[in-house]
Amino acid sequence: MKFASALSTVALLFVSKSIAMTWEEADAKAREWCADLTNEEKITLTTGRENMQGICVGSIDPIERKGFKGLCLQDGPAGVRFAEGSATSWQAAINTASTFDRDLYYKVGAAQGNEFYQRGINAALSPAMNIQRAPASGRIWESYGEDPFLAGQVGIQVIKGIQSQGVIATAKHFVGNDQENNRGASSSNIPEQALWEVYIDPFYRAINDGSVDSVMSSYNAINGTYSVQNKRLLTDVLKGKMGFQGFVMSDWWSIYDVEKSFGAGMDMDMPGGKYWGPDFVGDSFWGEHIQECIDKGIFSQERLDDAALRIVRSLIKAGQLEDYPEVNLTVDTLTKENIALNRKVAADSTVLLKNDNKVLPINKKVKKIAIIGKDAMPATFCTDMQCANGTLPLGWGSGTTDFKYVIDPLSAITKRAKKDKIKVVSYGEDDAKGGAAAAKDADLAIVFVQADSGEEYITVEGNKGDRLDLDLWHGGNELVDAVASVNKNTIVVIHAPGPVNVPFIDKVKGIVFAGFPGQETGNAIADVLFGDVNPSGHLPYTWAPREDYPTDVKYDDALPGGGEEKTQYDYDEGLFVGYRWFDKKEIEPTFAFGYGLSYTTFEFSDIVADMTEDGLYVTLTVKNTGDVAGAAVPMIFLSFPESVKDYPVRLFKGFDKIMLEAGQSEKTTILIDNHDLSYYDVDVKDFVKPEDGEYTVYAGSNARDLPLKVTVSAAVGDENEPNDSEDEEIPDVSGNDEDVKEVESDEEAGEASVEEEQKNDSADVEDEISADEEPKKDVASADTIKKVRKCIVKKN
Ligand SMILES: *[C@@H]1O[C@H](CO)[C@@H](O)[C@H](O)[C@H]1NC(C)=O
Ligand SMILES: *[C@@H]1O[C@H](CO)[C@@H](O)[C@H](O)[C@H]1NC(C)=O
Ligand SMILES: *[C@@H]1O[C@H](CO)[C@@H](O)[C@H](O)[C@H]1NC(C)=O
Ligand SMILES: *[C@@H]1O[C@H](CO)[C@@H](O)[C@H](O)[C@H]1NC(C)=O
Ligand SMILES: CC(=O)N[C@H]1CO[C@H](CO)[C@@H](O)[C@@H]1O
Repeated sequence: MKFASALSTVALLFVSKSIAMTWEEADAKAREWCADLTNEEKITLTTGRENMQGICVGSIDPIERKGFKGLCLQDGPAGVRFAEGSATSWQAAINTASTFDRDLYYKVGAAQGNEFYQRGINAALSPAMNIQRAPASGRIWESYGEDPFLAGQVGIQVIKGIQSQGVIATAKHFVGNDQENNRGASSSNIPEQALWEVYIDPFYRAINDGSVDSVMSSYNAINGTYSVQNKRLLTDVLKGKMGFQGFVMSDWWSIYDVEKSFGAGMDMDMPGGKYWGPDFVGDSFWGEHIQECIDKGIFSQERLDDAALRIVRSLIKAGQLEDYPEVNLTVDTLTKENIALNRKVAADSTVLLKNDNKVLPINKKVKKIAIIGKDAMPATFCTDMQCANGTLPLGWGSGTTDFKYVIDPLSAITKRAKKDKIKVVSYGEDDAKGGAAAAKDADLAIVFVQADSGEEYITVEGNKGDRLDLDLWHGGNELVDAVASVNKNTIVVIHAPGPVNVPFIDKVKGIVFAGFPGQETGNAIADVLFGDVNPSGHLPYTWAPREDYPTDVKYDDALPGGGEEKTQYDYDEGLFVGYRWFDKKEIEPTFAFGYGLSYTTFEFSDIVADMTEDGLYVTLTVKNTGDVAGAAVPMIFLSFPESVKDYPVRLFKGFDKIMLEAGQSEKTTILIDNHDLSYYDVDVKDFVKPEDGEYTVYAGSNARDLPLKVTVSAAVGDENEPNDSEDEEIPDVSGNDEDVKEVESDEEAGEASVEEEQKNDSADVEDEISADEEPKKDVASADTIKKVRKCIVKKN
């Protein structure tokens, strides 16, 4: 078997623009630029104008006197939205994450960034950094899975990639938008430590390591206060403690009050109108009402100065005030390179879940393959992908794209099979009887099945964004059963946003999870099935029956958006999201976080850990012990010193991706930095790095396969101790009660780039909380409510 080299080296054909300006440099220039702005002009910068009735989903008016051409903001994480087939329809973000390949993360960001740049789009509304708290949650495919460390690592590279092209990246949705039902009328009640370590942490990385230019707030409330009104989170945490220098925009139509939103620290109201629709173009809660509030002394002139400065500072840092292309959403950027990169990432993100008797890759003895199921057939293009009819390249909602084409699995497999003189028969329906009949005489039966999810504003087959259950759609289980009962070499290929129930797991030889691969989906799955690409994708979440997770989506009756009546989402599981819960409760998942097979095998050995001033260096050797080339993903998990109480058994803290020829081995060194060696101490109100006791370092291929283990003293400079015997039971560190903590001085979260100005803002978080919880006034008349409910309707 050989692995095509053309696919494994996708070149980046555009170079970074030379815009590596620091916030400090941008700040000086921005202050100068803003110095002569009138209040009216500053307000222009803050208030969206066309209310999604223009070319871009978000827009800011020009200021001609200053030669400022206005702004265009556009969705989203899977590529440019509303590009009418002129742009690449990329794989879902969750697929990008599944590659565990930082190099690809960056390349995807840069390639996408370039497509936004060429269209004159100033800000890409990407990446989404919310946590997959519940597998049924509708938009899990738009972000990076259940683990905050992984989400941060993907986000950093995607942001750097997007911003390398001079485009503003937007980390969204800050924070706690972790399900769709009632997202605009709900409160995510998040315990403090989990808020910091699980939900804020990806944003910390986006800001601190990715230098992200903008952040989008979320629809939901956090502990009763809407994100857009949450002064504590916006002003004290994001801009204060975390030192964010860019601007915060609202999610679409989530602002319904100028005092509380602008006053809390929101900088940009998107898309500007009070409610959805052409009637509200130019009719905003913000606009001139900002001036009225200043005149009444409700908020200070400085608040407006700050909002304008933040927007301009980001634009200057991005190099956009120098020159920028004219807005045109239909410039052709569907290049050979982008298509090749989508195909490569789609293939590299494919997770091989089961492969008994090496049924895959398809070998030379196979003469006839049966392709079964509607999911193997051409996709139907409905508005915002609001139908599941044919193969599923992406889910539905604002995070999808207008496809120029989708390569369907059947066509791609048929074409590839010809090369090996393999006959392909097919049955492109989901009917069990028909499927079985077609599969009966084949050497191999490949059944394509699916489940779909998306955004709340569209309901598909009864699913209002969030999935109603984790079952396959359209009778997928019955179809697989029927085929497996007549063909002993049955392989299942799944296209879905995340985990699905797999009651057929013991009846089939192979299971391949392809996620949502984008427009090259068919080619990518053919690459994997025929062994042209050795699968190296890994699950960025735990896969288990629904009832085994600590959390779930809540399907309360629809509440009007934006008002005081809210569905309560209590994050009672705290830190124990995903694999942390399964470890704590010793529940065996169907497939662990990080799981993913290869056509070869790997061995990990010789782990050494060294605690230094920079953090913890972990070195290990990875060997390809099989007979084909393949990419290994060594993963590092850490147990914290016993002094850290009620803490997860282990936390995912490091990974690498290494391509190895058969028999080849390579040493890799992974740095776990001081932030990742710290936990959030609610008493200290900061991240604390333990200085006493020992960390235990685990390494292996997923959360439940960690053959290597070594302990290392928390104190810098101590020798690491020899490892314990390999089959010793893994200790549970969650239940002890030692209470020694040491606060690290300067290295802690977010301090690095905080300017004097922000430090002054963040004086006392405690005070701000209580101030925040005293609502002054609430608007949401019945009329308002009805209109808000129509929010986020596609523009045509
Ligand atoms: C937010 O709500 C959670 C859950 O009720 C609670 O544990 C936490 O203390 C609250 N946080 C704040 C800052 O009030
Ligand atoms: C946008 O670009 C396309 C492709 O280059 C071109 O055909 C079209 O005329 C442009 N539209 C405008 C308004 O310039
Ligand atoms: C579903 O796809 C088939 C082609 O496979 C097409 O004939 C049919 O009209 C589509 N149905 C819908 C509702 O789009
Ligand atoms: C921050 O506070 C200090 C002391 O209160 C003051 O001297 C300084 O001018 C303030 N800085 C800003 C930018 O407001
Ligand atoms: C680095 C090190 O000490 N490795 C040892 C870990 O434990 C196994 C099993 O006891 C030994 O074989 C290794 O040499």
